[in-house]
Amino acid sequence: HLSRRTVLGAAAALGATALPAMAQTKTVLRISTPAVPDDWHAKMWTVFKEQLEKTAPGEFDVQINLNATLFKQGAEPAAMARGNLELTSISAFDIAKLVPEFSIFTAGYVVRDPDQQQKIFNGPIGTELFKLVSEKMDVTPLSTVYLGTRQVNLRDAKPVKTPADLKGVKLRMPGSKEWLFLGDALGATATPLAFGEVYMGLKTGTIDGQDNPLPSVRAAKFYEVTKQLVLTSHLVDGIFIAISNKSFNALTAAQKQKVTAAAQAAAAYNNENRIKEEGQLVEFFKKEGLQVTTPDVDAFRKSVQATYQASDYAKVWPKGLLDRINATK
Ligand code: KDO
Repeated sequence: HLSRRTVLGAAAALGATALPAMAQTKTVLRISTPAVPDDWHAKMWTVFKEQLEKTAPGEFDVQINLNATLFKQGAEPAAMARGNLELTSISAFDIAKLVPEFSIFTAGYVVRDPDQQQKIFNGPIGTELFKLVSEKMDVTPLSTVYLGTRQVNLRDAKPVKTPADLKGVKLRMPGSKEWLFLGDALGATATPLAFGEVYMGLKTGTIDGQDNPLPSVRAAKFYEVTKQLVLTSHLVDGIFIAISNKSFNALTAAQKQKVTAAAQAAAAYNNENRIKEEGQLVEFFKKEGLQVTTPDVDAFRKSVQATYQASDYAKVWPKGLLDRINATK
């Protein structure tokens, strides 16, 4: 059941004499994300909101909740299923819990770059998999957001060349088994922690490091409490702007089109800015005093790919999907 706000009651309460002929209702779209305000996938929601205000004036009440203040990280899909949340960005890891086929996108060194990522999800592979997502999660993905390429970020400056060098390193990962598997596959000891607790964990030393794309390392200020960036480039990460089917189906055809267009504009804004910033940040981190190194990426790739291929995850990847992804150019 959609939350709606009426101005009719307010007008009556004010003792207004001329009431509008019809109650003006706004469709409430609640958004929840762990993103920090200064990150591109937080700012993109303002683009979403402003575009809807232009294309559908007075029709939507877009409520943006950052820093996981409304729902904790990873709890968004369940909140949507219960009808407590209309919109969010879901990760491949969130999806893989309910759509195991999707775990191929949680595996390191599968997607090559942001351009290929857009082609994968805007083409037939995306159409097929998003159909499963809609059926099994009751949400509709509206656009694909490049979260960035994940890099290892450590408290100490001990050189890291191969996965063996991460042995025993307590590498924070978000708290689900799919994420922890990735951290372990890198050679580290994966340790679960919510995004909002990572800064403190690094500062106090309850964790030895974390992995995130460079723009998020900048926006969440992890560089203040770490000494080293190891450019493993282990995951070209994506999140998907998704709306609950119940909310989407309650919209008119014109509104569906406008909400979709706004989600695509938000993703485009994020992707453009994030890609640009990602290319410039190494210099920034060096100026901040961090050691930035490129390890033996081939060694990481081989080891991580072999770990996934030997795992139960690979058993449920649709036949031929990896080849189709690799052939997407
Ligand atoms: C993180 O917790 O490391 C992560 O990068 C995981 C993503 O799926 C996403 O939840 C992101 O955090 C948040 O949006 C914060 O940037």
